[in-house]
Amino acid sequence: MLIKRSPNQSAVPFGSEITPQEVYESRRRFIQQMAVGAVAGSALWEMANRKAFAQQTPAQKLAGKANPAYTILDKPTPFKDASGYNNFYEFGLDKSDPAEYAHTLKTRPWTVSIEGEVKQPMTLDIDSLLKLAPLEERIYRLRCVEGWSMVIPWVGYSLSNLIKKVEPNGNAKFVEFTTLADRKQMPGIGSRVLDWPYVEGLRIDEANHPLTLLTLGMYGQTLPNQNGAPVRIVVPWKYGFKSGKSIVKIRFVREQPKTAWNVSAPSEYGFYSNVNPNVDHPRWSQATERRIGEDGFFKAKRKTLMFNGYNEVASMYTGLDLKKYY
Ligand SMILES: Nc1nc2c(c(=O)[nH]1)N[C@H]1C(S)=C(S)[C@@H](COP(=O)(O)O)O[C@H]1N2
Ligand SMILES: [Mo]
Repeated sequence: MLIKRSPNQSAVPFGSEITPQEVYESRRRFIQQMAVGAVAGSALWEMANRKAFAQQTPAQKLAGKANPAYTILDKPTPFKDASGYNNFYEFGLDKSDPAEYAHTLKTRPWTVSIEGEVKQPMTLDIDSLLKLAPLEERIYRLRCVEGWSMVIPWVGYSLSNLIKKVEPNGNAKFVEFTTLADRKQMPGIGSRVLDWPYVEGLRIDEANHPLTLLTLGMYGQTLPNQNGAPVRIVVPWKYGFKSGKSIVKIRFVREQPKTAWNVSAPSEYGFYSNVNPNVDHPRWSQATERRIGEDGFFKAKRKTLMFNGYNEVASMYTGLDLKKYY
């Protein structure tokens, strides 16, 4: 199996079917790219040297009131797996890289600018976001397009609370989320694996769906940096890459946003990316998944559920061909 690459891009992507050899090679390419990139020298050197005693930003308690309406009964993934096995390419391609390197992310002060087709554009800092609506704890399944899933108790509130506050106008048909891209804090930005910054998007009705969570914490604490501190989105019925980490800008727009993974590999990652066991990724099946921290590699995989089990979103897609709009 080949990793797809175009002349301009080296999409070293998600790959449950990537062989160890390919992982090794893509990692080597990534490191080479980092070395030639402007990040280079110091950041890389720092990373290599700090590896042994990487420090996490100390977490602070962040409680949310349990919301049973949005809590699944699956056993939560152990914290050490949820915070140790991550995709956050700004910090490297290996699943262990974000936990090792994301301590360089400075999460305070932090502001999110909300702009575009809204009557009340505004810039909010983390303290304002923490106070904007009552914090809830919701236990969600999150499934990565690579074929693994986790069950995480998130702390946050429906994004719709924020949307209401900025008053979108009639032109606001989509919402675009832009995440931080700062070479000084993020060693992976030197690589060309994606066209930074990482951008994701939702249709306005998807963004307003009560399940879409503006997320500030997990496991009763502020988010670990590797999970997208200080603020991220979690969209549980879509593949994990739709849930952008470390968001700095939320823009309301007329046209469907150009999203990072769709730009990088349009035949593999669409705009919708609803979890769908009936639509295979071009290079692997999406019918089953492995639950991180629970199932061993040799245990039977779980069946992937349509919309990741969140059937209440189905009505947003009636009449939409989900094979075409993957
Ligand atoms: N900014 C940014 N957000 C991101 C990613 C990334 O590389 N950069 N990876 C995505 C992918 S592929 C997944 S599966 C989820 C993983 O979230 P978690 O590590 O908190 O489980 O984050 C998503 N958000
Ligand atoms: Mo993912």
